[in-house]
Amino acid sequence: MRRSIKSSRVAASRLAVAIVVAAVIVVVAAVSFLYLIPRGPTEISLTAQEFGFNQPSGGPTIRIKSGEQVKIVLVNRGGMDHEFMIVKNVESFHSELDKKVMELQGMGMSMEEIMESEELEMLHHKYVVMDVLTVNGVKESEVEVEPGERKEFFLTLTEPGTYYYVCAEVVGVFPHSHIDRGMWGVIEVTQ
Ligand SMILES: [Cu+2]
Repeated sequence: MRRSIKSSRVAASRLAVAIVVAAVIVVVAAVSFLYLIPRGPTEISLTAQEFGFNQPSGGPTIRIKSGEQVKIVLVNRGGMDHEFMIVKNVESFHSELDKKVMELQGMGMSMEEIMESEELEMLHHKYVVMDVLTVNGVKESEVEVEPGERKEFFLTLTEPGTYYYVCAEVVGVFPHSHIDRGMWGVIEVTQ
């Protein structure tokens, strides 16, 4: 009798130990899940089409923290090449793009020549926020997607403020830039 009381006490204490161990495992797992396992960056999916991102015109507003790295997944479901770049002054950029394309067309240049021209590159340098995109570990200022193509890359903006993501491809007839046809959206960067 005394023996069975003793063995049931042993069984009870073993059960108590097992419960404590299980509880510790649950707490450690919960803490690891909440705090210790690194979270991936916020992912933003953008589908480019004629002439908008995720919608027929315009694009969703992106809200990020300064210095935060976000992952952009850009898919081209349109029938034209599209691109993604960041500018501060979207109004001036697209109006100057239109003027420049008209000027170069007036000089007899083809659209291919205009798109490859130094003048357009200089305009990009004037307005585009450079080297804020990371594509396969390399800093870039723009990402291009052909019809049906999908690209993943990272975006980091360190200065708080309002930015715009745009597609600055150009076409032969006015309005020349895809921005002017609706391919742009706002990025709000907060501290
Ligand atoms: Cu475009």
